[in-house]
Amino acid sequence: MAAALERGRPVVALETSIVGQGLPAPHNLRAARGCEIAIREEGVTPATVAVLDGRLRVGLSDADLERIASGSVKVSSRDLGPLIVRRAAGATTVAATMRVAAMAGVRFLATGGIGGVHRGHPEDQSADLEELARSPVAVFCAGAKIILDLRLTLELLESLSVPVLGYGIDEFPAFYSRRSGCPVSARVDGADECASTLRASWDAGGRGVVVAVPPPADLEGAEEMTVRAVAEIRDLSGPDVTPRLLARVAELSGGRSLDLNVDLVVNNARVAAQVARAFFA
Ligand code: PSU
Ligand code: MN
Repeated sequence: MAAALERGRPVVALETSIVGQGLPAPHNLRAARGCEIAIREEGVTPATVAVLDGRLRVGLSDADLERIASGSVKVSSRDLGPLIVRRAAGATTVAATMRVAAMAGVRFLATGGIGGVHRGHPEDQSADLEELARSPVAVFCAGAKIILDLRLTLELLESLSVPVLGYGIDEFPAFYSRRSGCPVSARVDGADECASTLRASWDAGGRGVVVAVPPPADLEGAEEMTVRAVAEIRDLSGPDVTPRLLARVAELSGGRSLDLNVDLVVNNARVAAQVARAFFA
């Protein structure tokens, strides 16, 4: 990983909260390994991020990955300090992964969906949003996780001056669906235009950028299942909300949401690698 960066070669960072908390076994490792393979197939170096024994790690071995998958705490940006001092381990969210990637000089990150403003709980706003305003990293995602209020999430990204680029689309995708009815701030077509737009945004003083990639398929009934899960889990708050809601949608969809979740994360990783390659070409 360090060698690739030194030689000015493209690197794509991957978060691990999706491995530790977001997806159940065996889908979590399937997603993590699938992302690394997809990135390598594009000739790009993957760098999976986590905290192990209190060290910020950029690039994990398969044994490290299994450690994260077999049970780990969820680590956002604010948790990094305490974890380092306790020499503990943890799985990094998009926010924490962006922070660590930026420190390492990595500008591309792939995930399933970013965090955002929760439905019915507008006071619960993911630290992913604030981190996007701070760290100069492009986050490739299928929009925000379906369990969120997309309209409020996009409003907040606008306030934070974070560009939301639609990758070959005019609408922000809704994670398990290609359409949400909410417009992106700009559309880019193809890896070259995306790479040029990222470079221009950074040259113009911008920091984090959301690159919204449509998911490879639509999950039928996704919205109804989400509404039901949100209603059932209404009283929850804090970092457990996201994993609980995703688990409930998985149950309601008979596991179909899990397969699509894995597919869309791997798809985002591949697109991130293609754009990273175009950026360094
Ligand atoms: N995308 C997924 N599943 C996940 C996540 C993203 O498909 O579990 C994780 C990401 O790590 C994201 C985090 O940063 O959920 C957001 O959690 P919160 O809403 O608590 O900020
Ligand atoms: Mn939250």
